[in-house]
Formats: sequence, structure tokens, C-alpha cells
Amino acid sequence: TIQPTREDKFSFGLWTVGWEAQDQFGSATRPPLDTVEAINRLSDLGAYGITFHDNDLFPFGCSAADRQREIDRLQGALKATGMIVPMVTTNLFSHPVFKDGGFTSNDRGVRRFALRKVLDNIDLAAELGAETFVMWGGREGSEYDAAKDIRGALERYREAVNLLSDYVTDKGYNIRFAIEPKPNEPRGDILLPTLGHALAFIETLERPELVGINPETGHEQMAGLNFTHGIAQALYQGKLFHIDLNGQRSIKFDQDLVFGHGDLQNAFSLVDLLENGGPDGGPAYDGPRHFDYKPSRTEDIDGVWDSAAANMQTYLLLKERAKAFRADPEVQEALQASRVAVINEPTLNPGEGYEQLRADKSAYEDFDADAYFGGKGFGFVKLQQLFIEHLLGAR
Ligand code: GLT
Ligand code: MN
Ligand code: MN
Repeated sequence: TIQPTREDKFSFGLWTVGWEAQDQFGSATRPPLDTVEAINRLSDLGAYGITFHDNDLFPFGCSAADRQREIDRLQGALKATGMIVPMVTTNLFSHPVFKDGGFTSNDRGVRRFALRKVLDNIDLAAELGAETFVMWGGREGSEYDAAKDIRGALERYREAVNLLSDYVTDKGYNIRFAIEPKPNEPRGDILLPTLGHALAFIETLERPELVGINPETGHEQMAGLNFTHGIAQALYQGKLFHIDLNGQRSIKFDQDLVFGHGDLQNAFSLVDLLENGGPDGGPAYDGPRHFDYKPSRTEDIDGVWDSAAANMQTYLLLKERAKAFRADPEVQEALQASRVAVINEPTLNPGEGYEQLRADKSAYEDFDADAYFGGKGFGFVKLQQLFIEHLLGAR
């Protein structure tokens, strides 16, 4: 096994290891987990950060004194372990008042209440030094098309994010927002269902530079999408502000499995992208490697810690395998044969425009499309088999 270090930047939601495993069909199988205990154990396992919703730390509607007491206990545990809080988020989904959403509830009073709840929580995030503020709008959506004016709801979403962006700017907080997409669950259909929808929405905002995304492996895969492709586009657009790593096996309910316990090939290409996908072959993302998973309901507390360790172990194993994949001369040869790097060559010559392109007979008139490949293929399958063999540790 590989021992994770703080430099690996592994973080966990308090709600992940702290999940008591109550689901739609059954009650909790585990007792509550204390915040301080969670931080101590995760720190021992090698994590560097802890994240939370306001109401993971203190109950909804508790007194100011109770809230402060929990914040103080958190601060004490952070101090004792050296753990940090890279990200904070708000619970706008558990309390019945949010049954039709927070920022986009059809009820205006709820929307104002939600905004106030978030403003308070941003102050807490700033106090704890968090640089990312996640917004997962799990209740923003509908079950019935006639029940929600989607354009109006998006306009209210926009109003909310614009207000919060003004707030962090005026306060001088070093905080950026990350929208977390999900296609459905708990709502029948959720607004901003995929990272693509979120990226497009962000461009409509008044301060788009303050807003990026927090994609979750399983959420994109619930929509049948390729997570690695989505992450690559988010990186390409400079919008990968945070990431939720977990496992999901195909299009079904949100499984929140351990990272790598779902689509392992996609997890491998993801780690390769994050770690080796930079222009010079270096890391493409330097933010927290945040695990948002649920220890299965079958597990006792030992199983919780085993699963927390498994997330980090699998990530590090894949990182090792990805390094070996990149270093293998046969892989380099196969990459060349497949012309993978040639995609980075501009299609036009320097200074060339459509007129010069039209004048270039070799590009069209003399281009023999039928004879062009001479029957030869791209060799992608051979390359993929090398990828699999490295993933399996056979090379
Ligand atoms: C909730 C959800 C997660 C989000 C959390 C942030 S809450 O557990 O399932 O995907 O990341 O609000
Ligand atoms: Mn999830
Ligand atoms: Mn998540």
C-alpha cells in the first residue's frame, strides 16, 4: 500500500464518512460520527482537508451559541491535526422548507431565506480560510413540467449567484464558487443537470470569473456521459474549480461508491488527465482531490475507515499506473502511430485563411479521399490494450 501524504491534497466531506446510512427503504445502520473524531481519523489516514455543509457541523436552526461551540470544536481539531478546510457548502436540501428548492423555489420567501442562509455560511467559509464555495442545487428542479417555469427559475438562479458574487467581492473574500451539476435525485429533474449546462449558465453571470464547476464522477455518469471528457473540457475552459471523486456503475440512482469502484477505466483516464495531462505532461489540476462518496450501508465503522482509505489508495495506485503508462516506450510508439499528439497541430498553416486554404489544391482537388489511408487504420485498439495492461498491472 502507498501512504497518502498532505501533498496529495485528499479531502473528504464530513457528510461522507459521517453518513449514518439511512436510505429510502431503511433506517440508519451506523451511529452518528463526531466531527472531531472524523477529522482525527481522516488526518491519520493521510487526508489534508475536510469539507462540510453548515448543517453537517451544527443542526439547522440551532442557537448562535451552539453554532459557535461546534465551530470552536472544529477549529480545535484543525489546529491539533493540521488539517484544513478547502471548501464549504450549504445545505439547501434537507429541511422540508426547501422541498421545492432554495434559490429557485416557487415561493419567494423561501428564496430570500435560502440566500440569507448562504450569506451566513459564506462568512463562516471565509473565517475558516476556504477558497471554494460549492453550490449543489439538489432540490432546484421539478417532477412536473407544468409546475416550473424553467426560464424564470434560471433567472432566479442567476440573481442568487450574482448577489453572492457581489458579496464576496465587496467583503474582499478570497472565495470562488463552484456549481455542482446532477441530472436528477432527489428532484425528478434538476436544473443545470450536467457540467455542460453549468458551463453555459456561468457565461450569463455578471462575474463569470468568480464561478466555476464542481463536477462529480457519478453525476455525469448518471447522465451517460464520459466524466474524463467533461473534466477535460472544464480544464480547457479554466473552470475546474473543484472536483467530487467517487464511483458509479452506469445509468441508475446515485451510487456514490468509492472512487474506482465504478467505471475503473474512466477513473484511470481521469487520474492520468489530472496528473499527466498538463501541456508539459505535468499535473493539469492542482486543487483538492475531494472524495464525495457514501460508505455502503452494509458497513460498520471499520468499514467506513476502510472505504475512506480505499478512495485514496485507488487514486494513488492509478496515479502510479498512469506514470508507468506514460513512461512505457511501447506506449509512446503506439501514441505516435495513432497520431495522438498531432491533434495539437493547428489545421491551418501560420497566417493561412480560407482563401489560401481554397488555393491549396493538395488540400482538396488533389486530395484522394478514397486512397488516402491506403487501407491503414489508426491503431487505437492496440493503444487501448496497452492502457488496459498497465491498468491491470501487467506491465
Ligand atoms: C449531497 C450530494 C453531493 C454534494 C453535496 C454538496 S451534498 O451529499 O449528494 O453530491 O456534493 O452539497
Ligand atoms: Mn452523488
Ligand atoms: Mn458531490
